[in-house]
Amino acid sequence: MRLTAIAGGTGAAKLLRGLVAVRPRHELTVIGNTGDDAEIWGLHVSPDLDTVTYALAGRLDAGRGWGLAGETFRCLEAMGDLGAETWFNLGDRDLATHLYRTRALREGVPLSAVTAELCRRLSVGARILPMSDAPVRTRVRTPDGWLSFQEYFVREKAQVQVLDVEYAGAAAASPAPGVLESIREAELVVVCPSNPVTSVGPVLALPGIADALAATRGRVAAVSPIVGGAAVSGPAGELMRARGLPVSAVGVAAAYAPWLRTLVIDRRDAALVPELAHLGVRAVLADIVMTDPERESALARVVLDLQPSLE
Ligand code: FO1
Repeated sequence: MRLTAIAGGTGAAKLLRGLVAVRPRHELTVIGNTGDDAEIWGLHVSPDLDTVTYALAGRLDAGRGWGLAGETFRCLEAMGDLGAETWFNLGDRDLATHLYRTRALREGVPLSAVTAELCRRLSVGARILPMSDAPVRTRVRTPDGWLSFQEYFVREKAQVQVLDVEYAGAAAASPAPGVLESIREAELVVVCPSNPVTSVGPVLALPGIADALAATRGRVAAVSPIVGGAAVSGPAGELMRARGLPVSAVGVAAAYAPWLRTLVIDRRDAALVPELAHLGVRAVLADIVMTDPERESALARVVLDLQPSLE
C-alpha cells in the first residue's frame, strides 16, 4: 500500500509509530511541517521533522514527546553560564542533529536531502519529506506583536492571547521534491492528529497541496486532534479559536474543507456525526487518544481499514 501522512510533531508521531507497527515501513511517506523550524544558537532546528524521525527510529523521549530518550542538557547549562538564552531546551545528543543539519544546509544541501540522510543514518525505514526546501515560518500575532512559533509555544508557554497566525514565505515556497507526487500517487493519505492551524496549516498553505489533496484518487482521511471540545495536547484550541474555527471535530473538518472525505473522531464525540455529514464529511468513531503502543496500532488499523465506500 502506498501511504502518505501529513504530520506535525508529538500527536503525529504516535499514529506514525502505529502505522509502521502494522505495515511495512517502506510503504510510508511522511510530509513533515517545517513552519515550526527555528534558529537557536545559530543552529537550524526542525522540531517536527526531528520528532517524527526520532519516533520512527525508536529514539523519541516518550514522556516529553520531543527530543531523544535518555537525553542530558549539559551544553544547555553551559550556555546558560555564558549568558545565552536557554528557554529552548536543546539536548546534548539532539545537538548533533542540529549541527549536522546546519552544516549541510550551509554547504548548500537542500533540507529534503539532509532529512533523507538523517533518516538513513538513524534507520528510519520510512521516507520523511520536509513540506518544502524553502523557509516557511509560522508566526503568531499577540497583543504585543508577532512571535515566532517557538517563542509563542516554548518561551511564552502558549499563555499569551493569539490574535492571528500567518505562514510567512508559504505563498512563494514550492513543495519539496516528491511531496505532490506522494499525495497524488498514494492509495491512502492520512492527516495525522496534529494541530490544524500550526502543524497542518503550513503544509496546506503551500501552492499545490490542497489541489493535490482534492485531486488524488487515493482515500483521504484525517484523525481529529480534538476530543470533547479540547485539544488532546497543546494549544490547538486557542489557535483554532484565533482562526475563527470551532474547537471541535467540526472545526477540524472546516479547516480541511473541501478535500476531506473521512474524519476519524473520538467515540465521545458521536453527537457530532450529523453535523459532520452536513459538511460532507463521513465520521468514523474510534478510540483516538493514544496512550500506549497498543492504542497507536489500533488507531492505525482503523485508519488503514477505512473502506473506500466510507469516503
Ligand atoms: N518543546 C517544549 O515545550 N519545550 C522545549 O524546550 C522544547 C525543545 C525542543 C527541542 C528540540 C525539538 O526538536 C523540539 C523541542 N520542543 C520543545 C518541542 C517543539 O517545540 C514542539 O513540539 C513543536 O514545535 C510543536 O509541534
